Amino acid sequence: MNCKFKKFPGRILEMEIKSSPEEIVPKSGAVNIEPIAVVDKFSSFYFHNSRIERNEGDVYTVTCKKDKWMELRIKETLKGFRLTFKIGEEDGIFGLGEEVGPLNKRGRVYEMYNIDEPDHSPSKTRLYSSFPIFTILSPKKSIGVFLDHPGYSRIDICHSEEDRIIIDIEGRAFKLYLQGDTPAAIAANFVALTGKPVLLPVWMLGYQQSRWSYPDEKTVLTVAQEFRNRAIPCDVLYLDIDYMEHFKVFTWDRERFPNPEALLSKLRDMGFKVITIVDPGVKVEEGYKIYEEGKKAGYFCVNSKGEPFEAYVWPGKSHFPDFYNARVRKWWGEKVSEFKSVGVAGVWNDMNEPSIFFTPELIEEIKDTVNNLSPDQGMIADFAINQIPVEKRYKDHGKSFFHRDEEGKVFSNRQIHNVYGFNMTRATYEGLMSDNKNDRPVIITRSAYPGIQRYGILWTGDNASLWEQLYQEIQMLQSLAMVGVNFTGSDVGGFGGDCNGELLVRWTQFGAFQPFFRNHTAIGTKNQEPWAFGEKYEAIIKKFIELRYSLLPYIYSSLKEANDTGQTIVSPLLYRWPEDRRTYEADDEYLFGPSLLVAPVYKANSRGRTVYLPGNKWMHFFTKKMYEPGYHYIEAPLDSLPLFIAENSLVSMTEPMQHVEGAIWKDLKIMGFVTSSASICIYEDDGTSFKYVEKRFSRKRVEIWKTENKLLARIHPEAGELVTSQRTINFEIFDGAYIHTGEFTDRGEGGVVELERVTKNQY
Ligand code: MIG
Repeated sequence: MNCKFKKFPGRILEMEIKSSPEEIVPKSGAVNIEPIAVVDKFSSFYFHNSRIERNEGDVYTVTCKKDKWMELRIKETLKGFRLTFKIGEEDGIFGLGEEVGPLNKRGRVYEMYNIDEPDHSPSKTRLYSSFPIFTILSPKKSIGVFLDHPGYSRIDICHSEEDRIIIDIEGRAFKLYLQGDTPAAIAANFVALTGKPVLLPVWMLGYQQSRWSYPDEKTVLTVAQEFRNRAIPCDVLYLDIDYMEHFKVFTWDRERFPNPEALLSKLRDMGFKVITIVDPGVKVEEGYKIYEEGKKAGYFCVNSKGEPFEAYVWPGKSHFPDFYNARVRKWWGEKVSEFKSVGVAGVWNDMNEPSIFFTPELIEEIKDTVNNLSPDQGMIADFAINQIPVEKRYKDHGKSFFHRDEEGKVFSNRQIHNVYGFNMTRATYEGLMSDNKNDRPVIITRSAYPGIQRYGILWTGDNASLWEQLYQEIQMLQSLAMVGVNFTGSDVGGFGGDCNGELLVRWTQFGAFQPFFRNHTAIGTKNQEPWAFGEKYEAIIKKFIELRYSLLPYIYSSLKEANDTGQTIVSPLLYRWPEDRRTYEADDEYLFGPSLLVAPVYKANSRGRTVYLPGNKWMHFFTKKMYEPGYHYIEAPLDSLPLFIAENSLVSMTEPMQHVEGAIWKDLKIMGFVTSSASICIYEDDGTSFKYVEKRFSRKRVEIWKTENKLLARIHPEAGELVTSQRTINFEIFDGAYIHTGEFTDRGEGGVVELERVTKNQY
């Protein structure tokens, strides 16, 4: 075994392990900073609160504050390597991003191999993305692990052996990153290692409406008009695959969308942005430009004979651009920019695992099997037929096609499978950035790998309109935040199957506290727009979409904070209270931004739920009732949501609008719960451009503090050269006994105001 060690900022140890010095580590592209030192004779390495030591026979031990904590063994196997972490009985394991199941990953097997999996049932071991990043946590110590390997791996977390994490890696070389800090710092360090998240335009924080598919111009305009007629805020509409001509990427079906430019501009006037789907599969069709160009230049993945690899997806027989190659990425990026220039606001990359419906060989194999079966084989026959597509999808397709990087190195897809979607997103991002440096690019991807946050955002794919999956998405949102995917969300209302009024209400209440807030549903399902289930539900849904818009100053400031520091908008409770073991299991609630705790209702026919409130006192956002830390049953009729403000924290709000143009707020309201002091920052800019880089932004700090019986508010400009116009800032602060209100005229220079005690809080 050949081992090399390097040190990265944040006290991260990189271990490069190869079976022999000649092996090459396939580039994943995840890490995009340079090491600060080569660790020559590695015998021990200090993390923040722990230390790793190398012993004989590739055994490493981790000690924390002088106690031996865990052990890592690295061994070569037939197919590659096996890593075994021996851990403590009570340690929790968190992370892995897009996986079904609880926040604490103990007791299950997960596979890192991206796949188009529309069935998100609890038995699934993989979905569209791979994030081999996890944190091992026990109340006073934590270790962060990132296995940077774009090929297949299988992570058994205390499933076959209670006290062991066993990772089987397919391949002869990989990198492993280890660090020891608090769970929140570990996550931020990994973001520093793999890149800062993109700063999205503010309208991406608005409500978004989709369906597979709004089939023509007329339908899209009707949906848009419906939103405005009903005064339900909405910023973005989506065009799914049916806008294309025969599913040919970068085309429009001119019968159903005769003049896309005019349509998009009309929608823009109504305050809507339009995002279109872009799939990787390029239809094999003579005379079709993308196909011809790609074929001529050799831009497609190839089969073992070196010919373009052929498989069937939406357009029928298709080729797959080889995004692993920089030249192909550049070409694709130009195509996307050109396509976008008719007025498309953002790009939605789907099917990029890549998803393959079938190949000609697969059909032949199934035919042969069917021919050779006799009906009385019963169960065996059924099994034999089904087994073929399953094997192909999960393993064999990846072996049957190849990538060639820009230096001519060849890799089978199976070796680098997990970065196909990552590189497609990268191609798109780089194309949009080099074309138009004015607008912040918006790219949504289904398939991803660590580092994806540098290029785009993720949504969680084809969930179903089921209560169980609503709960699962609450867990997944947090697991994704823990691996650096700060901006994500599930299809609100559920994708597969029919939704109903109550489920849509509860999912929208949760959705309002997902960074990405989009309602989407599959072809053939019931309509799922906010008004689809009647007035009673529509009114509640509208109320929560409006709540989302009123929280935009708070959410936009958190978004910028995430972009600056790598801290996330969504965080599991264990980030702030890692020493409280109860937070390990409280995975049906989370923190949203610095001040709010959200506990969505995710059970049918419920009118309340139990909420765990950690650490300090909390104030109910709607009833203003105060709670001591601990477990509480919180009433939540259909039009309410258990939402809390932490003691000594603030939230910035504004009047909701129909759609959001810029992130400079006409009016502001500061709401909070302050028993001693609290502060919050309000970040503002034009909301769409990169001018903030040249200081065209305003950052103000609002502080509230209590002196005897008085509450004082101070506003002061902290950074930026943007001057906001005169406006009123209103205050409504609860001090544990009384509500205090006040008003401040913000002319940009800051000041102090004394708040007035108005009421004893009745609750
Ligand atoms: O094979 O474009 O996850 O959001 O509506 C299904 C049609 C392809 C899967 C995506 C979904 C999208 C659908 N797509």
